[in-house]
Amino acid sequence: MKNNWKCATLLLVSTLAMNACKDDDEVIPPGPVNEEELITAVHLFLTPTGGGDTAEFSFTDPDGSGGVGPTYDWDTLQSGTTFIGWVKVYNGTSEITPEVINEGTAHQFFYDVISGGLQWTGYSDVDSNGDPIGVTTTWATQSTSGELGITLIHQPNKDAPGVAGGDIANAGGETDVSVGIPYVID
Ligand SMILES: [Ca+2]
Repeated sequence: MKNNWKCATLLLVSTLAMNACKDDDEVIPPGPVNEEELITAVHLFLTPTGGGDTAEFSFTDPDGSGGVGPTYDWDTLQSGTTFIGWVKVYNGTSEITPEVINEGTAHQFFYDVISGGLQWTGYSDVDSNGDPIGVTTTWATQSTSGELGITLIHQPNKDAPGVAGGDIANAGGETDVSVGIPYVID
C-alpha cells in the first residue's frame, strides 16, 4: 500500500512536471533585448494624405519559412497620390510591433520598391537616438502596378552610410523578416 502511494505520488509529480514542461514550451519567454523576433505576418497600411480609404497589404505565413507557403493580400492605390504608411508585424495572433518600437534602437524597417510606380519617400519616426525605426513612413504613387519589399533588420548599424536614409546595403545585422507583396495602381 505504502509503495502504491509512493508510485501514485511519483506519478502525480511526474504528471505535474510534464505539464509544467509542456506549459513552458508553449510560453514564449520574454527574451533579452537582442533576441530576434519571430514574425509570421506583416501588414502595411497606406492612407492617402488628402483623405480616403486606407489600403492594406499583407504577408502571412503561420508556420514560418518552409512548410505551407505564405499567403498575400494586396490592394489598389490611386495614382498621383501621397500616403502615410504604417506597418504592423505579428507572431501568430500577437502583434509584436510595440516590442519592435520599444527596442527601436535595435530595429529598422527597410522598404524596397521591387517593381512599379510606388515610391517610398521616407521615414517618419525615430528611436531614442534620433535614428529611424520605419514603423511609420511616407509614400507616393505614379502609375504602374508592381511589387514592394519590406524587410525588418535586427541590430542594424544605423550609423553606417545611407542606412538612416533607408539604404539597406550597409545595414548589417540579422534579418527578422523580408517579404515582397504585390500592389496595384489604378
Ligand atoms: Ca510557411
